Amino acid sequence: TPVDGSDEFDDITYHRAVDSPTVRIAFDRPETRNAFRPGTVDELYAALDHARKQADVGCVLLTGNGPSPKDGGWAFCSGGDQSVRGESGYEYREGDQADESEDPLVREAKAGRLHILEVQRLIRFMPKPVVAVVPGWAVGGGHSLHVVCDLTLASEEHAKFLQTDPDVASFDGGFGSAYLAKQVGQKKAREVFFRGKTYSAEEAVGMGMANEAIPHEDLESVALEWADEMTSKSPTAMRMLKYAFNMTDDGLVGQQVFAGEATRLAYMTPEAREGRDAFLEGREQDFSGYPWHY
Ligand code: 1HA
Repeated sequence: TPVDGSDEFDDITYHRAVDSPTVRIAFDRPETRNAFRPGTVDELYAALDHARKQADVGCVLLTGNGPSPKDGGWAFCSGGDQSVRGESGYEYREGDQADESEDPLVREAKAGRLHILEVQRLIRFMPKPVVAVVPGWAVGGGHSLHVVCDLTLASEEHAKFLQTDPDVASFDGGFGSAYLAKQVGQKKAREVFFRGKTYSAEEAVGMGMANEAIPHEDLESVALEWADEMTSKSPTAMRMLKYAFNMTDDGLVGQQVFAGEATRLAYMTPEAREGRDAFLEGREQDFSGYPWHY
């Protein structure tokens, strides 16, 4: 039975299955192929951050609701909503989740938003797998979102992968391109951006940027099965693995995130307790009972 937490949101839906450690977050603007405007990104960030903080949530499925009531088309996400693109980024507009601050400086600072990149970092650094479940178009900034997710499952019939960034004079020079190249190789990644060709689910799997093509009607149930498998495993091992996979590409931040988890594990040992207790008791620390492991 899904628990629907969508009441708080306009542009996304949030579901949590009862007795299940999996959360489903979906873009809910199917009439725009699930394009994101600034308010969509605010909601997505809040929902992902909520899932991140739940101790009993082990996996997030990120998807797009559909089909479009206009023409029946399916989409994961078509990237930034071009109708609210201003001079320096995407803008809050009257009628959507407008910035209500009266302070002109705050209003100016929030005028051009590119904060989907903050969502990418949240997906990248949250200590649990995030699966892109792609029922249709994954385009532009929507394509980059699937790239940054840990896994991608795609509808055999309807998923379409396309990079339009340079067509609309935009460029994701971070995970969307450079990390894609780690997945599919330099030549293919450059082809994706430089040609702007549409790839099917099968092609995306062949290139190594999607894990599996799944019959459309089974897509969500298979995604839940994958989530069940992953959430049955050791949370600590899964977290360490995700950060280990990230580390080689994330520089000192990657090392910091991985090392933070190593510190947490070290703090759990009697050896660490001796260090703390000696300080608190005002005596010399005595580590003589702890071996120099080899
Ligand atoms: O690159 C970045 C960033 C980089 C760095 C930092 C931040 C970034 C933030 C964002 C982005 C980007 O996302 S740039 C790339 C923006 N996205 C696009 O260029 C995709 C534009 N859309 C399309 O190419 C096509 O619509 C489509 C391949 C997704 C679907 O084509 P299809 O099936 O032929 O449907 P279509 O008729 O084109 O679209 C259905 C409806 O959805 C249309 O509205 P309608 O005429 O029914 O009123 C269409 O205008 C609307 N729509 C689709 N995509 C968008 C959109 N409306 C606004 N924004 C969209 N992105």
